[in-house]
Amino acid sequence: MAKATTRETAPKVSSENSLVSAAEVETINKLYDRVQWLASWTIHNANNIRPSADGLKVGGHQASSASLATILSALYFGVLKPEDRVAVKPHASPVFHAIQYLFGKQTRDQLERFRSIGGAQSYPSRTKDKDDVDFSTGSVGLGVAVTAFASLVQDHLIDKGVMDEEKAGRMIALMGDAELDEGNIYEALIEGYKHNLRNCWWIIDYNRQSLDAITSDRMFTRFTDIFETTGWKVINLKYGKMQQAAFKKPGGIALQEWIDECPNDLYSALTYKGGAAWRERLLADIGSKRSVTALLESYDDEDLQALMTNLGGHDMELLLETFRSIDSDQPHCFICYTVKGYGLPFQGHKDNHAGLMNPTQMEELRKLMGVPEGQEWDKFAGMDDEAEALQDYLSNVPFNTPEHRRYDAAVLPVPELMDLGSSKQSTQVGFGKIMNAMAKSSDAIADNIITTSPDVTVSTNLGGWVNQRGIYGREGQEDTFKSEKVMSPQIWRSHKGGQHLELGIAENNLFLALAAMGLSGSLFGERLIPVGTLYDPFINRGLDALNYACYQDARFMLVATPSGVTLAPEGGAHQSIHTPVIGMAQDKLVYFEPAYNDELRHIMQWGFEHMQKPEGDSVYLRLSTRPLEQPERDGDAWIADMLKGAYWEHAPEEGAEFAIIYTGAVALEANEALQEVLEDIPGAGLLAVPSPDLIHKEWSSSVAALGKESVVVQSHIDALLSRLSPNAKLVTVIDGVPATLSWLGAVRGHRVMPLGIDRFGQSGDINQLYEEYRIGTEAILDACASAFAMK
Ligand SMILES: Cc1ncc(C[n+]2csc(CCOP(=O)(O)OP(=O)(O)O)c2C)c(N)n1
Ligand SMILES: [Mg+2]
Repeated sequence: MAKATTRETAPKVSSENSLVSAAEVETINKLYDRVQWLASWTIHNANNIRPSADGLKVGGHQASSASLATILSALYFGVLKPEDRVAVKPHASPVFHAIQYLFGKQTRDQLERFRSIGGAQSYPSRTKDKDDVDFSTGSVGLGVAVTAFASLVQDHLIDKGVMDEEKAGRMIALMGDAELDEGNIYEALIEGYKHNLRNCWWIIDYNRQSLDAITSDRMFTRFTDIFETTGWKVINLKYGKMQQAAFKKPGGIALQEWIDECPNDLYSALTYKGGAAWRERLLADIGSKRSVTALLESYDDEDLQALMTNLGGHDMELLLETFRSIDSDQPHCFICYTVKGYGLPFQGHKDNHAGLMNPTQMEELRKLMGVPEGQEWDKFAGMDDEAEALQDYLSNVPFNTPEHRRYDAAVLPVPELMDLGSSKQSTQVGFGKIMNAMAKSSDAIADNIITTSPDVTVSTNLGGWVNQRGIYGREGQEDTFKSEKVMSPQIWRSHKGGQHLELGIAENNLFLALAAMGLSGSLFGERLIPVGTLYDPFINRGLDALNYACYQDARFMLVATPSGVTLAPEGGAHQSIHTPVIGMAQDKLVYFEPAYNDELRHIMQWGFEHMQKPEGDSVYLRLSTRPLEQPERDGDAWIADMLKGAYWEHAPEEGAEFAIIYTGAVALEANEALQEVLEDIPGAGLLAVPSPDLIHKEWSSSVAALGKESVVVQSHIDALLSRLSPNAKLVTVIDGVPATLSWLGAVRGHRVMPLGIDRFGQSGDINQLYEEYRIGTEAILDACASAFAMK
């Protein structure tokens, strides 16, 4: 068993250190001890003590936790201000929960149920954890980059004059070194540089290990350049104070040079092997250099191991003084050298990512940490004399405020949105008109909207909005084309009050920006209504980031246009086929695909309200560039049904034998086909489904409630289809994957002929493509005929 900590042999805090006192370092180190213990114990309990019902390994990353425990203890106990917001490396979740436990913001019950239902989560979760998580993490890279966007959102609010500069926090990410391989990190660095990012810290837990093995040395020499190029200040915390002191002794320079040249894999292997192995290797490599032998002889094996693992990221004094010395708002990257599994028996071993200490090793650790048997969960077990002082310290930690760090932002009333008239138009045009009208209005909600788009602002029809409300820029810039009197319908002027965040083409950034904007009310106390636009197929590019934004329960409106093969000449590379099922399957996102603009108008109004409800969701609108004639309506009764997901556009007769069901831009073909069908089957109906998602969710949850709940409310789609004969046939059609609607046959047992796109498309005009991919009028009529031929 390796020594748990190294500080017994660490030099005393120097008396000139104005940023940190020796007493404080000692106190925080004691708290760190508890954190290190509790994190390991929480994982051990989940894997070895809690009864297992299924025999599966529970897991929990003791090595990744130990790697970050010193840094997190330094931050939470000695550096953070309440207004700072933190994204914690996902697999250091047990450390985070242990710190919250010491703060009194996490319960023993939650820790005991770590990774079991209702307990503390495997990875910090804003929505599922009960303690004070600022940003969810889990999918590596995303939790890091979201902090940059949160900082931009904070600046937007400050520049708008709705947030006090004094209240600005630092947006801090703690990241594993292997996370630096995720491309979205660099997309965020580029975007951050363009927007003068500030108040953002990324702290790298440089333990030289990834999940599989050892991280590349070669690349690591380049990271400083990359960060500096994009405006960051990089601070290396490589050597702990004990090492720094050793370098000053005779033979020390040779030792430092050896450390600097040592490859990552060797450093890790020797860390695992311990003091004797260090000595043997050091003597072989530099033993002939002056004074090295004497220097090494001044350490016994245990102390030599302590010296060689005394890296910057495990030196409390160094961490505290470094973090506290930062007095500028420039973004800072701290490269903290650490040991994966620090102080634990598998430290440095390349296979330790999923490693767990066995009961004997845990028992040894317990004794080493001075935790009496049976008191493993006690905050200050074995520290009776100091318990009161430690509790007192914790109660006075600035970050440990009694107030909740999340805000409840006011709900913004949603006015009636503009009537889009009856002229032939597309839903994309309708969207642009609504945004343009909102831009001109003086409604409070319009002032709180923020739009963003990855270089498709104009082509998704946000141009009118941007002309009115401007682009957000901290420094402001006139539109040179305008001042040079070059004619353009688009004004591209940025200023502090601008309400559009311009993004380069990187859909990950779009979703991370929407995540940060959509948490603005909770993070900063000022609600924003984010509206993001992109081409529908490129949802796939940022899908994990979209999922991440939804997992955090950020609220936004996503407008995806154009979509399907209906964008026609652009061809298969830009056509989206399976996005409807993404919309249906994505939790915390409601998918709509209106055909007409009176539908769109009501859906957007509903969406702006729904986004603000505590139990609401984000909203995804799959829109089209295809102009359609607008229907004449008979009264308003259809609206309520439409907002539940479906309505009879042409009501069937009671007991009718046939219905066509459609979603989106194929409304024209569905209507044409219906007119022909009506000649043979006068009672046939036409069901419009602007939200396959809503009707499916409601139906499937009503089915799940059967036999479980005493009263099961009939779902909306069940009620609509109950007008038809039990033997009726259905033809469904959508410009998207047919599975979006084919399930409708299961609601009441009707036979279904599902039409849709299930192959990559090609270029063409709408008629050619609808014919080729069998969603045109002829195809619908053929399907109707086949449906009738079915028994
Ligand atoms: C997007 C994504 N891909 C893969 C994983 C699986 N995974 C979990 S941790 C990890 C790498 C761990 O290395 P590092 O980031 O250096 O953290 P350490 O455990 O060394 O502190 C990987 C690949 C993930 N969580 N997210
Ligand atoms: Mg690592």
